[in-house]
Amino acid sequence: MRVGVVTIFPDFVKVIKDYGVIAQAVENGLIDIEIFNLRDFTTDKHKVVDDYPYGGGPGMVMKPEPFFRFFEFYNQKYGKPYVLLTTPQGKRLTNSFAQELASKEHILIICGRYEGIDERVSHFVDEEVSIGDYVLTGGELPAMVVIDVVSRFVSGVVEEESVKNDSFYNDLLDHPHYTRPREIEGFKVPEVLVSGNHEEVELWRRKESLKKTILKRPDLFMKHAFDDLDKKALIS
Ligand code: 6GU
Repeated sequence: MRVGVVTIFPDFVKVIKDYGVIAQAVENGLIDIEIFNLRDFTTDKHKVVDDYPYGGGPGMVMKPEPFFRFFEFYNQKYGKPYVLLTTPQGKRLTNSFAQELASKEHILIICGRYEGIDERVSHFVDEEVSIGDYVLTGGELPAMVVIDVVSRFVSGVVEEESVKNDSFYNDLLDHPHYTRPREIEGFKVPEVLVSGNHEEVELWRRKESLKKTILKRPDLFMKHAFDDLDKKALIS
């Protein structure tokens, strides 16, 4: 999968490529992340990317020309991507939205800043995306969040089994995890996990997921579609 990002803070966004699972995915050629500096697509001496809003009012607006110039360059070099704009007005990012995006072979993320971007840039945009109902100072963190969550759905980046067990995958929160030692300062690992009985372990985990989801996220629990494992877990 190819992911492009255009931003006025390329050094900030760049760190998404340098750590953990995503760095590995980049190294293994599963994802190609390329970050572009919008200022490189200005033509004036001071590389200005914003201007006063027509009609007046507070704040600045990102100028359209650098974006138009960027798209001309980008489409010429890489062909037409699926273009996302990060904005608090966008469609809320969820696991299922991320999964849809992971099925695209090429996405480009435009990071908004200031009060907004000149509306005419929207002619290049396929979809607007928000990461939640709060306002950030810019679209760089959201772009990094999009890259992170989408990467996990790109085949080969994390084990498929791991993605399926994650919180939210089937509208359930994850079960608790334990590793060695068996006991620490009187706190023990649940007996069932060391029993070696895989079916019992599976039932216990599902039951814990169900319990945690009812308690912490009743809204999610109401969306969860019950299957045979749930039924068995609930009567176990
Ligand atoms: Cl995508 N951008 C900004 N600036 N703020 C946000 C957001 C995006 N999503 C939530 N808040």
